[in-house]
Amino acid sequence: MQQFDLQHFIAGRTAAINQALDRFLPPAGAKPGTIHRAMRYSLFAGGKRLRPALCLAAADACGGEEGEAMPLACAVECVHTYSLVHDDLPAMDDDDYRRGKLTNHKVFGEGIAVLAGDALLTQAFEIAARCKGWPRYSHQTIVLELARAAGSLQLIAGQVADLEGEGKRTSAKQLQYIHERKTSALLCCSVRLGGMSANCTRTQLKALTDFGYNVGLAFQIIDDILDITQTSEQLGKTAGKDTATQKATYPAIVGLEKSRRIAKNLTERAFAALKVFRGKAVALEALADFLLRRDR
Ligand code: GRG
Repeated sequence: MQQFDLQHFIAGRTAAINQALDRFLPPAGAKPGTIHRAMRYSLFAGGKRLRPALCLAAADACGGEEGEAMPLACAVECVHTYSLVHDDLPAMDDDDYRRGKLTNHKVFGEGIAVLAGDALLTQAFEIAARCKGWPRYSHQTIVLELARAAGSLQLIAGQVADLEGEGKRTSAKQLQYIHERKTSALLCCSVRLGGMSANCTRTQLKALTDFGYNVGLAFQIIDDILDITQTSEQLGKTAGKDTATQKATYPAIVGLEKSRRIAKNLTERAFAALKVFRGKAVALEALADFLLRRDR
């Protein structure tokens, strides 16, 4: 792998993403104040900003301008944050901590937390709808891309299967179905949108799709591993939750060592997909490597 300063990349992009998100969201003081404070509370709670960073890195790989990709990067982060706020609700995972802070409903109450999630999802589509589009990717294509990833055949399908699978025996195949939808779909959408903002070719879009799919699955397997190997303090959310709720995870089905091997193989497939970029996808490559090795 080429020398690439990933820490510098992440720090710089995180600051830029935070500034852009701040611009895109109604101010905390906009009426009604509670909802805007609640939206901002979760959005600025210290998330790793992996999806927007992947979106910007994909634009780089395709020779695009990060400024063009930034609205799409922010839209994806809004969808992601909405999904976390709703996932933490008592009716779903019932969690008290997220991103090292009390969950949205613990601070603002369940009603406002539901609405804050709804508002973040809606905000994502407003941001995407405002983008001008590119010669190969109309603004309609962009909105469709986001809608598909967030909709009832992908993100929501994964969450439904996850909810319905709790406490039941789950096969490795069914678990892959859940992970593909709950996690991989939005990661894949992030890199595809980054590529589209650079007016990428069909070959580049196919490569980004393969990359995003494999990195997304590896990311979730690592998440499953961290849930049992790290502490709540390290993760900023309740550790051991998957075991406590008898959730299907890779370590539970195939064991820790095999899970690590599968995540490594998926990351290698993701690297292989980047060949078409002929050395220009260094940021994507470094991010995929970081996601495999992460400890939170
Ligand atoms: C409620 C529609 C709906 C979906 C919820 C996001 C989700 C689906 C469930 C949350 C739990 C979970 C394990 C999701 C899989 C994706 C994932 C690992 C999310 C956490 O992503 P990170 O680590 O979080 O990037 P930060 O906080 O750093 O942004």
